[in-house]
Order: sequence, then C-alpha cells, then structure tokens
Amino acid sequence: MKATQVFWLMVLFVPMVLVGCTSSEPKPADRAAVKEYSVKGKVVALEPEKPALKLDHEDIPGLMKAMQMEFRVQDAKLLEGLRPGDEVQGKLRVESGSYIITQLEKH
Ligand SMILES: [Cu+2]
Repeated sequence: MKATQVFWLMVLFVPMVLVGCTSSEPKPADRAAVKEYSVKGKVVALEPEKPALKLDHEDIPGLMKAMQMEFRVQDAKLLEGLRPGDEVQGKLRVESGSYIITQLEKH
C-alpha cells in the first residue's frame, strides 16, 4: 500500500471509530432506528455526574468487539451501589449512533 493510501485510510477510519463510540446528534432520517443490545462487562470507572460509566465490555454481537469505553447511562440511579471492578450486565440502546445504557445490574 502506498503512503497516500494509508493516509486516507487513517483520515477516514479514525473519525468512524470516534463516532462509533461517542454520542452524536440524531439525524431526522434515522431517528426511528432504535436497537437494543445486551452488554456485559466490568466497571472501570463511574461518573455519576454525567451520568456515565467506563466499561471494559465483552463483544456485543452485531455492534462491536470487546473494548474499554465510556457509555452514557439513562439515569444516575443505575450506577448506585456499583464500584470499579464489579462485573455487570445490562441493556444498551443504540439510536442513530448514540449509545445509552438503559439497564444495569451486578451479576
Ligand atoms: Cu465499545
């Protein structure tokens, strides 16, 4: 592969990864496309003021591979009683590229 091709791959790929793991403004056209996934993983850090948490999550089939990332949570109450290191499972709602945890419990 030529250096210019590598450059363009990086330019295209890096924003895709960033968009994939952060929330973005829903586009009107795909606002209806809501999907739910089960998510399992280990709590890395809690940010109840956002509210959000960093998870070391397992593969989410059809969505993404195992990785460490931050997820927004629907309600700070979902984070109550959790500590870093806890194994958790829950539900992840994906709506036009925006991820939000709607259910979370220790397991
Ligand atoms: Cu991820």
